[in-house]
Amino acid sequence: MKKHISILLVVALLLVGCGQQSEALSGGQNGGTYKLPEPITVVEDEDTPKSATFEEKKPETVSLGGDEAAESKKAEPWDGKTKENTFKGDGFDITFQLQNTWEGGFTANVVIKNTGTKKIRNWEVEFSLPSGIMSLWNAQLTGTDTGGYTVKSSEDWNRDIEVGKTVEFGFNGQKNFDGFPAKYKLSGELVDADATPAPATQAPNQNDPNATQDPNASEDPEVDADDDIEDAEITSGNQFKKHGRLKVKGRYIVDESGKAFKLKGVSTHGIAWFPQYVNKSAFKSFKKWGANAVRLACYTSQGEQYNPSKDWKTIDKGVKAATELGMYAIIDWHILQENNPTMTTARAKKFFKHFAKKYGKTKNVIFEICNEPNGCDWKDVKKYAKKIIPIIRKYTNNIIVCGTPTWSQDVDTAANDRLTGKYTKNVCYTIHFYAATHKDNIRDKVKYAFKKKLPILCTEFSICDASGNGALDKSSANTWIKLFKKLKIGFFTWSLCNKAESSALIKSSCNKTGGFKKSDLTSAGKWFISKLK
Ligand code: IDC
Repeated sequence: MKKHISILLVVALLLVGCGQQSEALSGGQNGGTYKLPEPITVVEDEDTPKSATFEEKKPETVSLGGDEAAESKKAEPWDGKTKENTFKGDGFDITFQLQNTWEGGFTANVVIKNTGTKKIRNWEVEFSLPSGIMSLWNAQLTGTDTGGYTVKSSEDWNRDIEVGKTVEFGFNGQKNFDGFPAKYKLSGELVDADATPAPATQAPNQNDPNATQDPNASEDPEVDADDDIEDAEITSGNQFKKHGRLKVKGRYIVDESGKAFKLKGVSTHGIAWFPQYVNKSAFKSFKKWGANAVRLACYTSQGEQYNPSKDWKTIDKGVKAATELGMYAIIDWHILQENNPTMTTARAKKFFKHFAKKYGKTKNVIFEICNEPNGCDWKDVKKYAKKIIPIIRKYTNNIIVCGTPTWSQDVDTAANDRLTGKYTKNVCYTIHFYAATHKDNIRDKVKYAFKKKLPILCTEFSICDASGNGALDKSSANTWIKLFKKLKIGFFTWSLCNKAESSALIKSSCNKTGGFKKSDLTSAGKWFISKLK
């Protein structure tokens, strides 16, 4: 007989001063595999409970607020080196992995392991973090008002933590990393290990009551491209001389003869940081391996990231190089830290007016109007798109790519409420994935949107995790590319640079900026070119 016991796991533990240092994160730049640092044993404060306790009573809310939260903010500052911190509770562990840091932000992954004898269902974790959360994936951020954060399992696919197994979620911090969480509280229901799994909600989007759902979507896509759409035969040589101006037809990107054209390209890293890779010789190497397009990523935050007097010239250089090589080129307005594209409308208007006017007559240029909206609503993205699309359309009918919410993952939302009327012509929508983080749950969104006939283009992906670093997940990445090939969806990989992170295509030890050989590529680079055939 199934016995559901509600439990409360309370952990109030200061995790500061953990003293030990883990090895620094280093990606797979030398063709090697990424290794997670060894877990760190937490030095517990004598006054704090040594372990969490299960209590056979209904979950209660234990507040992190007031004095406790204030105290947590006094946590010792980060030592600048430690990358991982594990708390061992009674029946569970929580490991906080710092994956990437940069000026003004960081990416973290939190792994909850069930070390008990019953599965933990509908888990919820509270923790306080001085640095603050900007956005979160693979779970729901349900509270930020207690001086800490509450993160809950996603309803459909990771609500159970099976015995001995883990679930994880990730997020970006909105300031410099400033120390590990000072406290955790985990709550959930304890369920007998052999109990029926929690019912999986298959609907990737809940807004459309008429949406047909595929109960076996994870195992079998059960989506197919239309029989009557032929693939364009892609050979080497000048792509747009042969295929002309690309268009959106139904859910496909097609060439001038109406055949499905699969864009396959490389994205630059931010052109402000790595302008040296925006050159003909670099693009040519990837063309030789089978790429037919490039994406020029122009980060948009003012200051270090966006400097029109430099970046516009780099874009000109990139478009010229792609054009001479007969490749398609995406000009990408790379919003990221400016999470809501409407924050950039004034600058974006100038940017797209300039480039649409300049390249609107050029058959090979595509305009991507907002890389990754995040922490904002689809209606904000639509509002922004309706301001920018007409500016571009004044000069050209070339394809426009529109970002979708949650770092361009919510194609299901776009499919349920797409742009209409004069805003739809030759407009397609973005899916982005990082294979080690984004799996069936995001692939299901693509299948759903495809069934709803949404035209989709993957303008950015990598085979590592969402931080752009971490271990490569080739199995997940292969599943993604298989799906894209089946659905005739184009894809661009991140990124053409030699930064010491596992998404970089060029080894960090390689100082060449063009004329690459296969041996100059990282594991991610080698894997990618194997998918271009
Ligand atoms: C990452 C870069 C990294 C840089 C960081 C912040 O790989 O070197 O420090 O941005 O600028 C995205 C973004 C893309 C991110 C990438 C990896 O579009 O700009 O690049 N990523 O985090 N979305 C999901 C992952």
